[in-house]
Order: sequence, then structure tokens, then C-alpha cells
Amino acid sequence: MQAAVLNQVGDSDLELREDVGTTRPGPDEVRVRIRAAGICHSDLSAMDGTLPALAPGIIGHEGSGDVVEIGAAVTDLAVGDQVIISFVPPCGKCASCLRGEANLCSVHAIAAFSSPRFVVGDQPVFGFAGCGTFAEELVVPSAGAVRVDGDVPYEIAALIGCGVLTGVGAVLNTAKVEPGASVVIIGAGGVGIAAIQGARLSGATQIVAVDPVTDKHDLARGFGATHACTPEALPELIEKLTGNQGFDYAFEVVGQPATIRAAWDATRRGGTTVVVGAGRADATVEFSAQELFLHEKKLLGSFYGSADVRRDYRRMIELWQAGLLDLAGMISRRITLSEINDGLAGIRSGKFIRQIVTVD
Ligand code: CXF
Ligand code: ZN
Repeated sequence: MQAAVLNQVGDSDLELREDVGTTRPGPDEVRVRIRAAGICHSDLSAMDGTLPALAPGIIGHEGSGDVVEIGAAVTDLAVGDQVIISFVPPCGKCASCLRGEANLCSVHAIAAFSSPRFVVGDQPVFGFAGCGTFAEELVVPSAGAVRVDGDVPYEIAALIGCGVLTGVGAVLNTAKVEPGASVVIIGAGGVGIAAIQGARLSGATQIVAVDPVTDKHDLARGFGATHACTPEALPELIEKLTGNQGFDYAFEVVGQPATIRAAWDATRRGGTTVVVGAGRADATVEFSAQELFLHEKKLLGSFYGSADVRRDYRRMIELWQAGLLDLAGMISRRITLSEINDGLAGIRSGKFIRQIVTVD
């Protein structure tokens, strides 16, 4: 089959190969035919070493498709089921799952680094984050393929698998933004736009989108931002909208020290800063010992929207069906697997928020 292979971390392009295969599904695994995959900024982060990825590897962690084979012990999925791929398959039994923090289940995430599920020739190849959706097929634990009931286009389902749930979940699950709140969102890519939509859903009355790419300002307004500005213009807007108090909530959706610090500085005393962006392991952010206690701000991390995919994929679909989430509007363009490098360039330049790789 066809798949886009990262030969070495640091490569700026993926190699499209025709000689890629999957392993046979183990007892608790399924093989999925991918029909749509979204390109997320984290795919670039896997390629440039910001996020841990093994090479050679198949990149892509947002996707939807059909189950084509099930392992002997799989009882809750059948061949023909439409599924969304999850990069955190909840094991259901570990301490995190039992405490209701399924997004923090690391059982399958750790295993993904020791069990390659692709082959190129006779070489084992890993899928990024245990997935590898830039391929015609992949094998994942059954908990990493969540059934979609009803009529949901593959591309809409794919978006829910990472960007939408990460952004909307950060607002609804992690921060629990309340009606009337003031919110600033730093970074208006796919996850940032999803967070803007989450803030609108929450009834926030001030939603400020911050992005250096001015083309994204009108786009952000279309999804519910009440104001949009460049990072340089943010201090002026903090003054104008909050009388220099700062916002109730600041979401950082970039993953860099400067933007994390900017989100913190844009948060009012007693307010909440939420770090959604996926940063480097060796990048550090400075806070003074005094400001941490004196301003009583809450600093929250948000991983995968603090979500439980078994509950929240359905919730996102229902919000979309009710017309409360605009997911089709998030799709900047559709490409094929053979155009993947152009798609990656489109994310690198900040030109597109989400592109869908369609696989027939
Ligand atoms: C990332 C987080 C690290 C694993 C891959 C997905 N989140 C959003 O893109
Ligand atoms: Zn992602």
C-alpha cells in the first residue's frame, strides 16, 4: 500500500512509498482502512524533533476510516464499522482510566514506542503517536479506533480525532469556561480555531484571537472571535478591553516559551492560563517566585482536551449535528497522499488551518 514515510527526524519532506505494509492485527488490535486524515502542526513537530517520534516512521495522527480486520479478542468492533483514530487509546484499567482521566492513560502510548505496526520491505516501521494516518491502512489497539454511529463524513470525523477535541476540550473540559467569561486564545491554527469555537459554545462574551498571520484574523472572527490582533497589538487590547486587568482565561495554542509567557501575562489575577500547545521537552518558561503566589493565577496543562474519547467523540459529533460546531469550515483544502509535502508546507507557512488528505 501507499504511505508517507519519515526516513529521518529532521527531514523536511516525507517519502511517498508504495511498498509499505501493516503487521497482522494482534488479538486486541484492528486494521483500519483510512479514508480521511487531517494534517496537524504536531506532524511537523514529529518531523523536526520537537515531539518524540521514531524513524523510519509513518506520520499522521488524525484520521478516520473503516475497520477491515479485527483481532481474535475484539468484541466491540466489527468489519465495516466507521471509526475515528485516537492517539490515546484508553486501556480502561490503569490508575488514570479508573480515576476518570482517560486522556492520561499511557498504557498504549508507551507500547507504541516498542511495537512497530508498519513494515517497509522487511524493516519494522513505527507509526507516529501509535497511529500513522498518512497511510492507506494502519493497525491500532481496538481502543484506539472509536466507532462513529450515524452519518458522519470521514473528513469531519477525522478532524475530531485531534484538532477539534484538543481545542474544544481544553475550553470545556480542562478550563470549564463559564458564560460571560473573557477569553484570549494565542495561536489561531486548527486547534486554536477549535478553542475559539469552544469559547463561543461556553458563552464567553469576549473572545480574543491572537495570531501573527493577519489573514487568520477574519477567519477567527468567522468562528466566534469577538476581536483579533497580532501578538504586538495584544497589550493595547488588554488595556482597552480589560482596563489592564487581563482576561479570565488565556489559552496558549502554540507551544513556545514566549507565547506561554504572553498567555500568563494576559491572564488577570486569579484567572486561568491553559497551555494547549505541544512544546519541546527542553524549552523552559520563567516565572518569578513572587508572581506565582501574589497573583494567584491558575496554570493548567491540557493534554488531548482532558477528554475521554469514548464520551467526547460522540459529544463533538452531536455538537456538530446541532449546528453548534462548524467543522466543515475548518477544512482549508483537500489533497491526496501524493501531495502530502505540499500540505505540510501549507501548515509550516501558517497558510492553512486544516487540510484533509483523502484516501479512496
Ligand atoms: C499531539 C500531542 C502529542 C502526540 C501527538 C498529538 N497533540 C496534538 O496534536
Ligand atoms: Zn494533532
